[in-house]
Amino acid sequence: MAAPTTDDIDRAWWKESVIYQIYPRSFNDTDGDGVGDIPGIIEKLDYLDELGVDIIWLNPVYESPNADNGYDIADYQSIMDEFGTMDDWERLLDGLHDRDIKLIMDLVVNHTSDEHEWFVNARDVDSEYHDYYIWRHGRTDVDGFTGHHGPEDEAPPNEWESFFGGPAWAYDEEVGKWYLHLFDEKQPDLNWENPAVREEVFDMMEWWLDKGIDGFRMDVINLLSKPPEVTDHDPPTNTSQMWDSIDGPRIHEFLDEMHEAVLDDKDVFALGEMIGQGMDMETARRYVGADGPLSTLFHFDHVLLDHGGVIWETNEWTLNDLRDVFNRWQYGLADEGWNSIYLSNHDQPRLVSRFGNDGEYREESAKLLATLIFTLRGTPYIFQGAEIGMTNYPFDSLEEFRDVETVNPVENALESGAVDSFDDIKHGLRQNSRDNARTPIQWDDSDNAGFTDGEPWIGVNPNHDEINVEAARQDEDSIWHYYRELIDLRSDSDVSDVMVYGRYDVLINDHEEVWSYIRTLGDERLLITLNFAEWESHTWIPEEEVDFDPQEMEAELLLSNYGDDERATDVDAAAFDLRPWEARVYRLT
Ligand code: ISL
Repeated sequence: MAAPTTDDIDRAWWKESVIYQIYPRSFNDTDGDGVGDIPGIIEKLDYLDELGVDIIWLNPVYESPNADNGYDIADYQSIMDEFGTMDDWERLLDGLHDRDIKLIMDLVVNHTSDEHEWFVNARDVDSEYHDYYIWRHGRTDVDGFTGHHGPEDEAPPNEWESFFGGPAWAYDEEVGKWYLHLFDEKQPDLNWENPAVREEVFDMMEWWLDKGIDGFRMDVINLLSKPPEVTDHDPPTNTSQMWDSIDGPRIHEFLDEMHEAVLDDKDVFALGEMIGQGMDMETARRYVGADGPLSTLFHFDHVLLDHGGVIWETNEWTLNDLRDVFNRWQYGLADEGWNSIYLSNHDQPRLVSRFGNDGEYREESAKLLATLIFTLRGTPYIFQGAEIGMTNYPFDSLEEFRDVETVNPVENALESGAVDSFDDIKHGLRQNSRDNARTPIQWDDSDNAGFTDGEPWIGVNPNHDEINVEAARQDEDSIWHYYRELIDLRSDSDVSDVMVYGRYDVLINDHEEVWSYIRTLGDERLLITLNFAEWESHTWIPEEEVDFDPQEMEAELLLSNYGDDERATDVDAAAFDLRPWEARVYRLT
């Protein structure tokens, strides 16, 4: 295929933007309750502006009992007391917009909190709200069922397991039926088959857009449509796993309806979190392609590579596995649709600990991973703290964990005897728990890392004495400054267009240590080459893989995580050696 030119570019502000994700609970606490808050974000607006980010994705700040840290919403149109007031939120929005930074809010509409008034009212079977949720009778025909959930040892309506462990159904004594919860028991799934539910959600979305937000990040948005065995039968006729709810039968209809009702007539950004693995590209383009309802999506293919069956089990992965995942998405959405490039968020371990080396090569590998995020084709995401190379936390006891996705399964396994002791699974939990991402931002080397004057809701990483924003900003060779250089290169340089819109072509697709690729737009070519090994690695540009003669090319170094020494600048573009965890970006001319 001929290289795209600037004439081919389908420009959009959210394609050219850098997105910074704020998990408010752990960002900055101003009232000393040990929990981050919205005034704390306002205090750091100049920090975000100096970092150079364009969009803030704000995790949920709505009223919630915090069974799942705000992803169990009790009132979509009010602010959680711990985070502040709606006036605080208005000030935050104004402060961001004053700095030309946009705000997208988290839209969590697969489920509500069980303390939402809709669910409270739904427990009256005669209420109009009863069918806002998915109620089903249990089964008594299950051989050998020994757990007690309902009357006469009734079993749940089917065998679906929650993402957080245990049955995906909870029995409600008042109603005398079970309700579906794909996540925690305190997160009942909404019944999207009910047009009244859809209308309530669309009205709420309009309400937030009318307040001036710039879009939404849509939580597990591909789970909304449950399979007919559940929606059309009571009790459900299917006993398969709840994965059938992923990309369910009416999901495109529901999202098209949302797009038409709320999004179509506005220049807003819609990021869909697509839980699951191995989504085919036709489905992906149906979500984010030219006629799709969404702008872009988060897939999970790379963050499930190391997932074992349970939260404490980890699978080994190779660079080839990682590269294969991204190749599939880079090529799959090359001509239609748009990728989001992330390596961490509030649900994932810290990227330098998971994909890099958080020991001897922490700085080099953190910069290399940042280079990957910023030079693949797609919108790059910085999860709070990644810009200073924050690492996983040294959890030592179950009591140190806070996350329902960690605590529930571990408590169940210890109670059932499936696991003998916490120490047997501590290593896996340290690697995989979402709590790794949720430790407070390390602003400085003071007590609690400058996050709070109170008792932090979760442990502050002891390494904050060395790894903190204040130290990073004073060190021109820090990860923080390297992120700044990447942001400038992508947002405000003469190679910005090729970095954002250039075609992606992988090189040496089976190299065990080095991942290299070319980005092409018109006559502009960038070579990005990343050594994922802790030793020196040789690499080259295979003549047969490119439409130019590597021997004829000059390689102008634009960025390297080892600086611009002779080894990085004086190279023959055709072949060269990379140092451990070395990343380089060249302009080929
Ligand atoms: O699949 C996971 C990690 O690889 C889970 O941690 C997570 O449940 C999944 O990513 C879906 O996440 C979203 O929905 C959940 C909420 O707990 C997560 O924080 C949110 O990002 C339920 O709302």
